[in-house]
Amino acid sequence: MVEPFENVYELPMDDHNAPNFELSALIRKWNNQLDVFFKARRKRDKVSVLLITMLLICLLVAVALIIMHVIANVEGSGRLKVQIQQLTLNTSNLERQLHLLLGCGYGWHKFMSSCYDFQLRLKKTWYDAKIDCHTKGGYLVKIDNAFENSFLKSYIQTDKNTHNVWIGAHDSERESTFVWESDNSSLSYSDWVPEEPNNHYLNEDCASMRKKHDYRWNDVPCSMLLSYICEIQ
Ligand SMILES: [Ca+2]
Ligand SMILES: [Ca+2]
Ligand SMILES: [Ca+2]
Repeated sequence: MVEPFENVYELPMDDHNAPNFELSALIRKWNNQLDVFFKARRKRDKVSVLLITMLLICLLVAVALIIMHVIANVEGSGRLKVQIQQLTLNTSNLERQLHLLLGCGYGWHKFMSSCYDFQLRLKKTWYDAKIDCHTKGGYLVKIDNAFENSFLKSYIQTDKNTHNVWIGAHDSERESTFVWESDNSSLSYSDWVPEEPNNHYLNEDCASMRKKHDYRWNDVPCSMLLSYICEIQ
């Protein structure tokens, strides 16, 4: 920055080495003008710094507000998710109560004390089939005994287009320990194909009824798309 040069001012001399008062007055005038100019510039610089500081503060406040808004939204969506899950659960329970009060609904089939929904045209992964059954107030079929197994087989065999069908047994939590997804209970009855369950390629955790073996049971990869049976009791 160029500073005014009043402090280094020396009286100018003319060609005869005499003080040049005219030039001196002119320099003094310039010097005063420069002084005014630099004072104004310093003032302007201070205002600029103040404005930039205020702008930065506004920016920081805006960013903080945006972050708070995002956090509030995330918390809000979390609460909404819990409420939706609760609502779905209540709906499923209501549906289940209706089935118990009115008997099996349209499209459901009664056997003993249970209602069955045979989804033989739809194909889903084991997990998606389970979700569908839960949404309807039930669970993927839990086969408790030979009578229930025979009923299911005989119904499935009436549909020639049906291939393999999911049931609710799985060993995805502990290998070779099959449980029913409905209540996490172990299998009190089973109808495995001989040599099954074999956990083929170490990748078979979900049980199905296999058409090729007269709908006896086989473990297969849970990601396969199969028909399925829901049960409500
Ligand atoms: Ca059952
Ligand atoms: Ca397995
Ligand atoms: Ca298998």
